[in-house]
Amino acid sequence: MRSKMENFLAGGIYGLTAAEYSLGRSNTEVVDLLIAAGIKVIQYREKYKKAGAMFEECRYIRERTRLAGVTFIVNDFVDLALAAGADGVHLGQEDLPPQEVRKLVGNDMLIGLSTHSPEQADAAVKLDVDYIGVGPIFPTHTKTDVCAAVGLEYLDYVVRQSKLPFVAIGGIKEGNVLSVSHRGARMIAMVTEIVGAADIVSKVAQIRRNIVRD
Ligand code: 3NM
Repeated sequence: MRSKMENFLAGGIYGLTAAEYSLGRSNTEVVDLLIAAGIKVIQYREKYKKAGAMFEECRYIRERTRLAGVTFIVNDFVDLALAAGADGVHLGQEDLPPQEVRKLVGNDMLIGLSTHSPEQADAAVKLDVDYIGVGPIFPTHTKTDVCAAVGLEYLDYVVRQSKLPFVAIGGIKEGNVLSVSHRGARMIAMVTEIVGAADIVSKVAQIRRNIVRD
């Protein structure tokens, strides 16, 4: 458990796939570029493909992330995460309850949970999760089922109160990432800003220059 979590606790950029925003590149191509950019936690997020196609992609990603020492997390699909041998699974508020997922995946797999309010962040402490997502910090069109931005105030709350590791997400760009890292977010997730960049490796390097490191 610890080694999978170390990449998260080290802080930095949390990468996600999003084929529809990837300028025609496949999820696997994008993951290779995220790895080349030095990203250490990657979430496979895919909403549209059939299970068999997702499994093939995840099998490839598992191999590449294993070789690169990257923590590999699958969004939503517990069965896919298990079948692919992923390091973790990321859940939304309306997915299977984390305690039930824990029974399925055991103690060796990380469980992440998206949260969108102080109440949800507080509740997560009593659930069997390893980290929480905090967002959307800014308006985003990438996630259709969560729309209104919760703003930097919610991030401030989590920075002050949370007993769990967390990743800030939602509408974060090269131009506003400083405000997020400056407020104490050590792990920062970006979807479109990174997968939609013509040169992903340069984009990540540029974003890194804008992040406060302690
Ligand atoms: N989760 P972008 S917001 C996947 O608030 C996701 O939990 C969110 O995409 C949450 O970086 C979001 O393109 C989409 O705004 C983030």
